[in-house]
Amino acid sequence: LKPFDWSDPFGLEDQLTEDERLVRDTAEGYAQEQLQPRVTEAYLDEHFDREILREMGQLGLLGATIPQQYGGAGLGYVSYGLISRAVERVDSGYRSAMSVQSSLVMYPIFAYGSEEQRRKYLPGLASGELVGCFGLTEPDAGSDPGGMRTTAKKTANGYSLSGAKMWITNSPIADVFVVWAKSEAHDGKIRGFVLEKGMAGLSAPQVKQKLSLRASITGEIVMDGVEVGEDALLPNVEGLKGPFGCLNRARYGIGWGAMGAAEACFHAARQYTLDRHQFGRPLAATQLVQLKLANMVTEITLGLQAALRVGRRLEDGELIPETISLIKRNNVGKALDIARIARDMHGGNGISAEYQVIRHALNLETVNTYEGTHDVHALILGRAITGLSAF
Ligand code: TGC
Ligand code: FAD
Repeated sequence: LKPFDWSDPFGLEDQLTEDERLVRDTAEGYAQEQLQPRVTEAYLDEHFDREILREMGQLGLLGATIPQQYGGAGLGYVSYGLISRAVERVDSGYRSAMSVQSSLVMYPIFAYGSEEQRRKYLPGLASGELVGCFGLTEPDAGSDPGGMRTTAKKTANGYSLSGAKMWITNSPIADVFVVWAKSEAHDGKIRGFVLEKGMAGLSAPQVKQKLSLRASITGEIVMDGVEVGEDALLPNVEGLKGPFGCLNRARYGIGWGAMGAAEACFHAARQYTLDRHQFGRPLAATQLVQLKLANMVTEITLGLQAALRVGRRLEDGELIPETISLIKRNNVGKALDIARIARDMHGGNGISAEYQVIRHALNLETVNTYEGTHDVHALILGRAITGLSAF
């Protein structure tokens, strides 16, 4: 008989290649040594340290799946998932910065951009010299992005963009803005545009006083007749499948990332209840605590295994968006439950920033909402199960 390994019951480790383990070790080492020591202060100060993107870039953690000729690391989707998990083990906000840059900015420029756009932007985004953001959501179009109001009007030399995007990760510090708009010149279809900081009429005010994801910077994108040339248009995609193609990758990464946050909370709750004595014995010696720990390890083990399965399929060229909805929805929902319960198991200490668990719980409220809410992913699955759209 092999002993039960509470930190990896199904031997995820054995299912990774040697290269994947190296990527994981690099990401874990960086996250624990460089990110963990500064996260509490960053969270309390509502501050995102822009240097983090340069640090990640130096280690090859940005655009991990983008080919090396454009500055990416040319890795597989499981490696990307392992990076997400390692970074989100520290903070969902840091994973957010990484996944927006990788999946929502570098991916569309790579997949839908011209060769000139790829060469112009991808190396700088991969090194972290450039910061990118992705503008889909608007004040009146969140779950239903097809209802967006941002428009691109045709001009003599290109387009004029007007509209407002809301809740945009990284926008106040962004150099590169991937923005989705209804283009009059393309029968009102949704098209992607790449805007640059400093363009006349473009601004990105910060959204302040968030009580979740405070170590990530969030803002608006305000476009007041921003004039761009024809070369700002992403030529190779049209319609909502453009942004959704990017979201497939980001949501997949979140499926792994949320498990990292859940593992951090599970490990903390296990150690805390082993160390803390009440009624003359460790809290971990009580049935209720063991039940909670058993539930946590079960959900984390199943969630990781599911994420690995979706990752291997992506690497085989099999993209089934509903399976990505399944892991995004399940893994984030389970991680949120685990973080809340871990918070409870820490008693009064659980509300202190020092013990980390409440920060994860508060962050996961955002993760449950962005990239398609928990309920929107249920409706995506419901549509695929029944053939009926219930949005
Ligand atoms: P629907 O009619 O279903 O589809 C419209 C077109 O899009 C295609 N499509 C997809 N293509 C690729 N992958 C997918 N997952 C796709 N889903 C749909 C579809 O085939 C169709 O193509 P075509 O050629 O026929 O036009 O669209 P709908 O308007 O009914 O939408 C339904 C719904 C609810 C599924 C969708 O709107 C949705 O997913 N809503 C959630 C919105 C969302 O996720 N927003 C995310 C904003 S970005 C963000 O949150 C970043 S946070 C990052 C961070 O900080 O980490
Ligand atoms: P709504 O769509 O108004 O939803 C409100 C509630 O109604 C939810 O519970 C939802 O599940 C429910 N609901 C909606 N439709 C239905 C329905 N048909 N049936 C039943 N229930 C329904 N967006 C970007 O484009 N780029 C970013 O970088 C980005 N970063 C973000 C960072 C943060 C910190 C946050 C909080 C959000 C970010 N978002 C970003 C936006 C995010 O994707 C949206 O908040 C999300 O898609 C939900 O949209 P909404 O907030 O408008 O909520």
